Amino acid sequence: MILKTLAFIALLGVSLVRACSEDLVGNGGALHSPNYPDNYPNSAHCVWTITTDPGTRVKLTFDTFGLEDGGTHCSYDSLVIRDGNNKTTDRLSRLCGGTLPDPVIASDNALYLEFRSDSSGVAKGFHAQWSAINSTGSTVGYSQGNSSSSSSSTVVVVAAAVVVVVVVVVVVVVVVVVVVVVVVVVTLKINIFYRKFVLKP
Ligand SMILES: [Ca+2]
Repeated sequence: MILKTLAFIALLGVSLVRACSEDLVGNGGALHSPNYPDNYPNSAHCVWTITTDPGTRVKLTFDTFGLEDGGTHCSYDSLVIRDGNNKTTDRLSRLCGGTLPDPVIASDNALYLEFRSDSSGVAKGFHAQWSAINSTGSTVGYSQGNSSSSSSSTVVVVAAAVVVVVVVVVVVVVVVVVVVVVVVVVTLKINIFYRKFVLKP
């Protein structure tokens, strides 16, 4: 029981650490595939939303790019980029293979990126810079950078800590209950033994 609980905690911790989705807010920063510059893992699913200042447009420029090549439909691993802040917005591109993509520019101040890998075949992944540009195409100065990204990490750490505390409390309660039951049973047995063999002549 305790070993199973500990294994559960370990698995939960690993899955929380591997979470790779981020909300990126500000006028510049970088993002990359999980484990970059090492190969991304199988069965990964990451979503990034990028939001720059109102009135600007998001520009995404890739430094490196390499996903398992799944043909024109990117049937194996893919990075889908959408023109907005959610998965229902227009798709700008669906990327895979080893060709460095051209910069992607949103029509407004938000981009939505969704990376998926299938169950086999991995590659290096990608690394990209995002920035805010104005109506003339010039880069707008940095504002908050990756502030929201670091707060996402903090949320993950706090969530993991809360889960661990809750599980520990449950384990302690179960152990206390078991000990109480054992003590009651042993006491009853001793009582019966005493009445049967000691009190009777
Ligand atoms: Ca793959």
